Amino acid sequence: PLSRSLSMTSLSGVLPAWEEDELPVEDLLLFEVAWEVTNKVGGIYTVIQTKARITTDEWGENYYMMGPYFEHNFKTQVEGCEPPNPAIRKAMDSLIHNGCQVHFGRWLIEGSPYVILFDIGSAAWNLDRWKGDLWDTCNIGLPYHDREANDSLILGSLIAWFFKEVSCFLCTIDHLGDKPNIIGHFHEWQAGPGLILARSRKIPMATVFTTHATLLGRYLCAGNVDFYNNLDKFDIDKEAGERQIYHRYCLERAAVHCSHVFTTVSQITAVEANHMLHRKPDVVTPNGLNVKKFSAMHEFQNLHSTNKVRIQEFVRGHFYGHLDFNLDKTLFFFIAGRYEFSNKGADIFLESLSRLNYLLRVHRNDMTVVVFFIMPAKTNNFNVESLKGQAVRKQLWDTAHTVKEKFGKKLYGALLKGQIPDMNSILDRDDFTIMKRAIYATQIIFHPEFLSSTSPLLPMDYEDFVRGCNLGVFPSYYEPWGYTPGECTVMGIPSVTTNLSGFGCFMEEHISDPAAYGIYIVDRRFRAPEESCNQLTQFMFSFCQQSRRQRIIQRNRTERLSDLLDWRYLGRFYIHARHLALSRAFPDKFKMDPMAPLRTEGFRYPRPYSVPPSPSASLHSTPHHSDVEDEDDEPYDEDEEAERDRLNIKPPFVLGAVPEGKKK
Ligand code: G6P
Ligand code: 1S3
Repeated sequence: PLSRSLSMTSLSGVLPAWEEDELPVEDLLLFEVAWEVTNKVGGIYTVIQTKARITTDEWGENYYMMGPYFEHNFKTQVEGCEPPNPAIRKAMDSLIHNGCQVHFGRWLIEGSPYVILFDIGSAAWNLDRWKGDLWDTCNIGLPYHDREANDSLILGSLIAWFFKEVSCFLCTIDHLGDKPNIIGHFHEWQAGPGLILARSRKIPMATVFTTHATLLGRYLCAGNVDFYNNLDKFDIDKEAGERQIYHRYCLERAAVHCSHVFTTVSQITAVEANHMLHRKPDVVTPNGLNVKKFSAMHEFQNLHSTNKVRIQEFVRGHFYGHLDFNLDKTLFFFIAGRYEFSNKGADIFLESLSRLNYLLRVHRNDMTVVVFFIMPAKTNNFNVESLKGQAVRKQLWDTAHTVKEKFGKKLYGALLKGQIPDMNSILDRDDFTIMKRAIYATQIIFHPEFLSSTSPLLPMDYEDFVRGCNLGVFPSYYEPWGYTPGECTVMGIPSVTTNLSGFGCFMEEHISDPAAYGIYIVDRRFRAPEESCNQLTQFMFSFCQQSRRQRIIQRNRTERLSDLLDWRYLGRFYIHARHLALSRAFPDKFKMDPMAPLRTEGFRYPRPYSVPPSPSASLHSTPHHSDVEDEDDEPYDEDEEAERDRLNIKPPFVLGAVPEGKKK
């Protein structure tokens, strides 16, 4: 269906509804361009892949994603088909007749969006000419050795050429001035050349550029710079030059300034972009997820339980021979992400864990914390002892199972004869032999793949692993958005984030007492690292002090935030950005009051009903404290709490405005 209503109702009854003037999508064509279309490299893939369903729901056959063609990706993720729109067919043919391969199909993900994929290799022979064009257009020169930048120019040149063909074709069929208008939404600097060239060639289209991180921000932070306190002091041209990314930075900055609408994924990156790219984003487009609800409300709790058992099994094997702690009183924490030690906060996490260890000891707390670092890095070989531990555990399990079977059969046989078997002889010599052999050792060594259900070490997929943990810890220093804590949230797993991550800022803005909902936000922006470390330690220590019942209640609350992170809610910011771009590119046709604030209204999740009103110390944020594990000290009705929270919603405020209590 091409028509749509822009009056969106709230998902759960908690989030605010929203209205925006309707766009005639049947008279528009939307193209979204990213290097990561069907090509998983990093976080942008998650954005476009999870967003596909709501965008196709809205745009139907008028929505196309564009990116590079890779044979393997195409074969495994795309179903090739004929483009239904003659303008697309015509434009593709024009490129193909000139020796550049273009592929079309449906991406086999939710929403099955159309994809147009451009074969970079087939067009590489044009590179020198296109470099010349880029230089003539905007004086940006690309060095021959930067393959990534060269590929982005080839992709961009093909895309600008494609847009030119589409728009020429549309003009030829435009008899009554009713040809569809084109919107091009470009993600990240690799998609930048397409936008720069399309604009410099004056192709009639509305453009949006979204940055998911600035090049300089990422480089400067990784270099141990006090980034946020010096945002206005960097000589950005010089910094880019010294890091040998001047040409990439020029592409990024040119795309930002050429676009009709510039957006980024969070308020914190908006501030960064203003300094690193010298343009304030017009719209912040927070990243959502494709949230799936289970029909049974508590299914996610059951999943936590079953997956935790699998992690416990791994831990049994890992600590085989040294398992001197009670697994029933063990909590599983984890950190996951690219191996950027300080950007992802692994440094302060390690330091805080040592402090937590101290606190647990001096307070004689009987909880044990097992922590996983899921950060793929180069490895030389597998730790043989770890593998042995897993193998021994598995062998012990198999042996116990075999002996149990034999035992059961003999017992059954004896009972059938009306006898009670002699317990001293029910196990024979063979049984004892296999049990002894299992207890001694095993020499089997497996080659593990980390976090995959086929790994012999920890045979779990990432999602199952997250579900089985108790707390995700992501104390990032540089994180424009950060999907990891968001993924925890929609699975009902509490997490630690920071006010330097886009996600952390977003949650801080929309939840009155985030910790009560299992979102612990470490202040890394206004505090010294030492203080942030102590705060993180305190969060983890208070988490360890919760009873099982309190953890269950907290997980329920965490999961209740899912709607806030659902594209069905957050997709409105993309809609707004497109509308704004149309009004700027085609002001006669698409009207929008330039002074009007974003007419989506924000709100705050109230403090959960059962949490004492003050003070806001983190300990009070945890649900009813009790010293006794599992003690049912107060009746608790989760549905009742959710309903009371709904009624207790604070008056909405306009998104982007400074929330109450933050004004200085
Ligand atoms: C879920 C299950 C409970 C289980 C609990 C463990 O809530 O439904 O049966 O006791 O998980 O929680 P914990 O925080 O101790 O891992
Ligand atoms: C970027 O990917 P990254 O992990 O390199 O984009 C992601 C999607 O917008 C974002 O979540 C992340 O923080 C950025 O860093």
